[in-house]
Amino acid sequence: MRREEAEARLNALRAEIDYHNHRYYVLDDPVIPDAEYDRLMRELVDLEAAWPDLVTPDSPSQRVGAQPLKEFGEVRHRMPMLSLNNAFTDADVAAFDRRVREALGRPDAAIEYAAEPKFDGLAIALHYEQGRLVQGATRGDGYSGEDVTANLRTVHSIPLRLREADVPPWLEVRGEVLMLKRDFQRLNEEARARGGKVFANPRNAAAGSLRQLDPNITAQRRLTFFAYGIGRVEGVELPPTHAGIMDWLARLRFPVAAERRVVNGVDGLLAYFRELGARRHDLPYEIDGAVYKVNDLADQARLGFVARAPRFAIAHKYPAQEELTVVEAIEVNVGRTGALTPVARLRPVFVGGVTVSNATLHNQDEIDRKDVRVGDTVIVRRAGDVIPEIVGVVLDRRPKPEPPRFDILQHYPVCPVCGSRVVRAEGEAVVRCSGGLYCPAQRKQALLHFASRRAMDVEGLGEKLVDQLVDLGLVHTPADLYRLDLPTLAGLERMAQKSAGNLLAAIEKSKHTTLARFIYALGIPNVGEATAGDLARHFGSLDALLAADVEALQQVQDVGPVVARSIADFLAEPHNRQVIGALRSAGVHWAEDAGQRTPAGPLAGKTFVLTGTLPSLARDQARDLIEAAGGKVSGSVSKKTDYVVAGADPGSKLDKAQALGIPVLDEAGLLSLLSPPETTQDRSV
Ligand code: D41
Repeated sequence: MRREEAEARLNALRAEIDYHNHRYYVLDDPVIPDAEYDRLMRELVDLEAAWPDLVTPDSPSQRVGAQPLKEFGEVRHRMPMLSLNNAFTDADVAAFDRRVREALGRPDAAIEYAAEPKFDGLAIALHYEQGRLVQGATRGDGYSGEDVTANLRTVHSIPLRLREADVPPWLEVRGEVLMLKRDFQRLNEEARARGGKVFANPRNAAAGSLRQLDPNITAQRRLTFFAYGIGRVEGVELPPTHAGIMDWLARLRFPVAAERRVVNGVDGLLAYFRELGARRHDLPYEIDGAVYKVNDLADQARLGFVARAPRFAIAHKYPAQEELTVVEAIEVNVGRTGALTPVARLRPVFVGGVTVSNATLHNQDEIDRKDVRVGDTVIVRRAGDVIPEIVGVVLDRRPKPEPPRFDILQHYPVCPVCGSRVVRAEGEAVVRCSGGLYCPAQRKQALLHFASRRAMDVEGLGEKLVDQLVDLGLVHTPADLYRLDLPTLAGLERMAQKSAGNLLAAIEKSKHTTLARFIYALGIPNVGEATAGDLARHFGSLDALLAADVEALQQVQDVGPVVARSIADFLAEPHNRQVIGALRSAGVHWAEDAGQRTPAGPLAGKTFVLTGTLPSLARDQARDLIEAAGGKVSGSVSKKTDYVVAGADPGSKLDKAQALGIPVLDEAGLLSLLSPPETTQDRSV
């Protein structure tokens, strides 16, 4: 290949990869499979290896691999990064709005505001010269911060170069770096399995990751970015409003909050705050409030600043999600893998909207690290729908004389459920009951997990029933569930003929599932829902997974050595192979062999794409309903899509559906497809 040809191909590849990167990491709406993206990336890397002098710092291949630093350089912000004043009550917001109206000399007007989520991350500034990312800095004290350019380059949602023909010669974009809830959970799960550092919340995890001197560590942490405004800009005419600037940034491929909105007056602000609050826990990232900004930039300039905060903006914070309480006891639960999980029994306390009386302590390392002792006063945090956590101990309030350190093995030398020895394996953070499936607690938990909604979804198989089934020796493994019959079930306590029939039907229905759910249902240690999905996608069939060794398992995205080993160990266990075989013989099946069975249900064979926010169904719920009715949900619109279901603020998927002439439904439309009007069916008896 001639040099000019290589250069042209490199340019084309970089543009194409940038485009797909934006579809994947910013719009969450990829248009090509991962394997195709990997192929493009490989071609780029190979070509750059052959032409090393054609490598540019803004090439998508250059996100990782930079050398570790000794320390961060200092960056002085040419325009200070201001802070935000806080509002905690409706009255605070009303007072802010009144000050704005009065200062603008329009006491009776309804001011137009741009309202957006307040991301709970770290503020940073990104500098683009001629459209190339040249520097990224933390906010620091607002006047100078740290040069974290190499780390920010690893964040896939941050563009390394801008695509528009008319990019400004100079552009400073400001926003927040954060870690998505799911990436945070995964990071901590991995850390716990390894006995590594566990972070208290996504914000700390993001801060710890951004301040790594080795960018290769940051690269493994999956940070993300959302722009909230601009700093110094030269050489372009800016839109006249904040909302216009955010739209412009979105066109330049910066991630901006989909939840941003323009509202009028204080009523508009408060309604926005309530709506955002209701959806807060379903958002993929943590927010700690909303930010309101006077939308008109000329008005913003007129309002100016007081001290270090603008008069045109305010942060409206949700109430604290942390409270103080006392640890009354530390007990253990025996989980489905035999792990003894210490649980702090707390003096009940109202936090984050619910009364909390238990908090998990995860394992001995966590107890040691936080040094939680019985009698301690602790800070309890409940973020979203996650399990309440103890953030730390208030040492000043530790009782005198000091209670002893808590050691699980010392308190529980044997399993409190089955009396088997409790052991801590070398290098493992958890202590386990050695009873295996002899231990009823483990068997019960394994069954409950197997039947749970996001696993095999056996409706009606709750704790009380599992207790009976295990205690009476009727069920030893999940496969035994499929051998239960009506007389047996009807003979159980609190089981009428009708509910026994319903349960049997639910067990029958669960036989039709997906490979991802099946893998998740097996309860392999360290394999949560996300990893199960990755495994299903990667291997495509159960037999391929069963044939994989540790090395092959590590090829799966996000599967590291710890998880790979855990899967391999599980699958190597003859007992587990037996259960898997028995489940298949019992008729459990999924799309892999759909060729032989036509999926049942009113939506059988139909493919749906969801976009935007539906009025009452969460995304998960909509997906579950469609799948339960035999339909399929896909991430991107194509000619094969049968319906697009669109809610509020739909994304580009809606445009694409309209372009392809694919029918678009709202929530009501979807629901009516799910339950078509009753028709009389001919039944020959
Ligand atoms: O989401 C945020 N955390 C956020 C922070 C936001 N949506 N908007 C912000 N706007 C500003 C001004 C109005 C001063 C430009 C901010 C911040 N500042 C901010 N973040 C950290 C300190 C200040």
